[in-house]
Amino acid sequence: MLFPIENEVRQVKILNGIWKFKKEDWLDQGVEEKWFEAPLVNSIEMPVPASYNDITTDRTLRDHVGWVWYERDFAIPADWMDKRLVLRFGSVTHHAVVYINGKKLTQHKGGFLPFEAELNEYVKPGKNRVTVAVSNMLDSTCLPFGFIKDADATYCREGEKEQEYQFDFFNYSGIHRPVRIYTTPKRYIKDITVITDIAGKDGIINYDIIMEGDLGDAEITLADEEGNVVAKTSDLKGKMVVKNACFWDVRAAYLYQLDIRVGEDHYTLPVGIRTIEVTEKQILLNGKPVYLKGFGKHEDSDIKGKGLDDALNVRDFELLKWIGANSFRTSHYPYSEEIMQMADRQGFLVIDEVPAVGMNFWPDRVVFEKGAVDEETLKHHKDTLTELYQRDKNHPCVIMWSVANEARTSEENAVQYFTEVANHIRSLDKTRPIANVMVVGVELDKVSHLFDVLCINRYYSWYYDLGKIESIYPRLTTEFHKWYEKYQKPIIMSEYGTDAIAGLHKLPEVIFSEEYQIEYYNENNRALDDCDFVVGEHLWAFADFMTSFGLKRFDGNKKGIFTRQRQPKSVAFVIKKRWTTK
Ligand code: BDP
Repeated sequence: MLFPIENEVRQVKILNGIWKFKKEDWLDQGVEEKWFEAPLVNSIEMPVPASYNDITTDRTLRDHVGWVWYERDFAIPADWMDKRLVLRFGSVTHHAVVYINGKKLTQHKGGFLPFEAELNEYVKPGKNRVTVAVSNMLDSTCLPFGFIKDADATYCREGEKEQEYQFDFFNYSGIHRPVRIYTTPKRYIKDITVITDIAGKDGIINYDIIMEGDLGDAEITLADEEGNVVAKTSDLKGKMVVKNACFWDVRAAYLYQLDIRVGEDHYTLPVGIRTIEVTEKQILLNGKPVYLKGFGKHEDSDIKGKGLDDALNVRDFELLKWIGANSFRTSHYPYSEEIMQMADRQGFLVIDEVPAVGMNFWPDRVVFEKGAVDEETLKHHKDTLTELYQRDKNHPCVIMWSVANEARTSEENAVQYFTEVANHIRSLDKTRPIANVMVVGVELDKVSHLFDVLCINRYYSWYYDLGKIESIYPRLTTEFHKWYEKYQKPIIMSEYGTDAIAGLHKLPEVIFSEEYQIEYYNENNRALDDCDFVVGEHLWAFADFMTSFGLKRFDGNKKGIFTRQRQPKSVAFVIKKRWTTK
């Protein structure tokens, strides 16, 4: 799926700003009362993009389970009517139904990936109205995974629903990423796939350009960063060779521009030439071993929740560079396209994750059996992987796909499930390694043979052996050696951390203090340094973030190396020293 760009034939109109907004008082009220047919009445104002939960002072809106409605007017210039018009949402979390001038245009399930639909049949020149119904309800057919139950009628309204979920981030909802209308010619460039390779000093770009309609002759060029054309062709599918190429490398990005003109259409795609491979003990980028230093992150901030925030994202990348990181994981869902583009431009390596999270820790339920995960979940999981692949396949920053976080892979039925999931992503992408981020122990896990790299989340001296810093080194080295001996695959420590309340200082260290967080990381890192098959460390987490209420959560999760306001805790300086010298 191509990102909308602007040039002399393609235009983009961004519908960000203040929209009308209304919460339903009972489930399906909006559809029953046909709120899409006329302009919304008794609405409030709501910014887009943003989560709606923390914008107002209304607790019932923050905690709402069900549908809310967004609406605004937009104008279509008369001279756009002979072009193809597309309405595109960067993401709506988690379910969206879109109406134009009262008629249903499209719907989408999955809160972290873009979707779009052609507008031509629905709009007129001048003023038009878009209405979007948004639901945050997650059941066992959704990713993230959750359960809906009836709320207790003794203190809730009859029919009210309660959301159960066991993933550790607040279930923010709303129109989270930009809304755009873009134009293309009626016959247009529909898709581009680029796979790069390296032969000695030369770069190879295998490309495939898909058209909608017969567009006629093509003119395809590849320009370097100075704008010099380094390769040229008229074939829609083939191979370009760049002599003495500049390769895209970690923290040394180099992007060529693949410029495609066919018929009336014109599209330009940034291309980084790089390879990625996994051996028994290493990850090789362009044939050279690379050690991942970085974080699991969240799209999360005060007020805006999960809404796209360019200032925040630029700040995050500045902090990543300041601390000496070279990578991150999009825990626990695909991040915005704007973030992926920044990672491409700045040379960060990304483990790209689908929102398969929350499939664990149900004490009273098996997960991979009927009633919980079923065929519908599996279908949605595969569809989500397809959508993610389609969106991100051309990003050089994406070095690995993560198919899930902490699923209960000790269950027998998980084997069949993850075999299908792994086969599916491999059928789409033959070039990138795949991982399943794990919590289950080496004796219990049943699916690791399916993956290329072992990504392991471990919290010794926090969730296990709380307070016993001395347990970390022996436990971690023993366990990691067992994993390596069993699978002979490289290991990434994909999560480790402790909650630390910024400003809480104690000597000797106590849990929740900044000193404990420092001791914890020092011990873990000492263990990682003694395992030569470990190829990366991703701290949990980059910054403090909001979660649902829980007695182990004090105003959210405080495992950040930075605060939620993106200021360093003491441990940040310790990590900076390690990463800038390692
Ligand atoms: C891990 C989860 C992550 C949590 C973290 C924690 O993958 O989402 O936030 O634990 O408890 O198990 O802080």
